[in-house]
Amino acid sequence: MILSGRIVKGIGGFYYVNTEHGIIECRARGKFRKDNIKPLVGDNVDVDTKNLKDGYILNIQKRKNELIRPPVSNVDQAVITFSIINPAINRRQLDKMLIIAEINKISALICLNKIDLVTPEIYDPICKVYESLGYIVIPISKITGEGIDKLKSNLLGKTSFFTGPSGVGKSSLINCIQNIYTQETGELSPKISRGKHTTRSVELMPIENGYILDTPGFASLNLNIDELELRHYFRDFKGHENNCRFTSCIHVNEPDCGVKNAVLNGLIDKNRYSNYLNLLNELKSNKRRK
Ligand SMILES: Nc1nc2c(ncn2[C@@H]2O[C@H](COP(=O)(O)OP(=O)(O)OP(=O)(O)O)[C@@H](O)[C@H]2O)c(=O)[nH]1
Ligand SMILES: [Mg+2]
Ligand SMILES: [Zn+2]
Repeated sequence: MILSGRIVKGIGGFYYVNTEHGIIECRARGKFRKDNIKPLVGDNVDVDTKNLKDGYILNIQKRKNELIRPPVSNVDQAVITFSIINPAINRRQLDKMLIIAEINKISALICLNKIDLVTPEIYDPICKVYESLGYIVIPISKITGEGIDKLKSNLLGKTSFFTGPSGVGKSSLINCIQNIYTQETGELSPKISRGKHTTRSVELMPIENGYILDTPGFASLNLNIDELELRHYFRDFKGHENNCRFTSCIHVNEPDCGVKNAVLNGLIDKNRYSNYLNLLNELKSNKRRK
């Protein structure tokens, strides 16, 4: 029988394909190796199976996108997770992750976790900054359960990967989501294996009408763009850039810079602008190193 499904995990030459008949353990056909195509977690595939337990992958459907770290395909959304404290949110890393998502054409959702440890005055201003840029921001806590429903509703129908520094609570939030799913449907989502501590393997977890992927620490840290391009990824600069005297303005030392004026007038968040300068320097020094 030929079935279509999604690769949710790969270990040692075996691929676990989630189909309407459950998970089927598959090997790839030799022709993949010949063509130098390696199936990826996230691939939509056709499998041939006789017993609905094991089988062969016959065909990989065209990928919408492909991440290198973690190696996964067809992702729709990055759930960029930081904790407010323990460890403290690093807004420069947050801005960098947002840009990396944008470069890869993956939409981004921001989770600010561990709000049980602080008062709203600490995180409200941060939420406002990123909401005003058009992002969905979810203040959340695994302890109080605040924000979990909002997160869950934003995962439906999508393949989302959780990314953010180690210890911010990505795996904890994923557990909360899976527990809701288990309670609501009365069945366990088809988990294959579960590490106890820091997350290592790449595994798509089926949730109601969607998939989630946990990643260890940061998924990807390298910003691989030309320094002159960086300004285009700061949404908040749009509308102020036309006030710059020079169209080539990169908003650093140029006179009559619309972006710098907007920062001075409080129209662009100061922290965002200083992260821009930091990332610009990072790109410059990467270039020098090459
Ligand atoms: N107070 C509080 N602690 C939390 C919350 N969420 C997670 N933690 C704790 O933070 C620690 C790290 O949580 P993890 O879920 O393992 O973090 P992670 O982001 O998956 O970390 P890595 O897998 O290393 O990338 C654990 O001790 C959690 O119990 C929260 O909402 N509030
Ligand atoms: Mg984890
Ligand atoms: Zn400028």
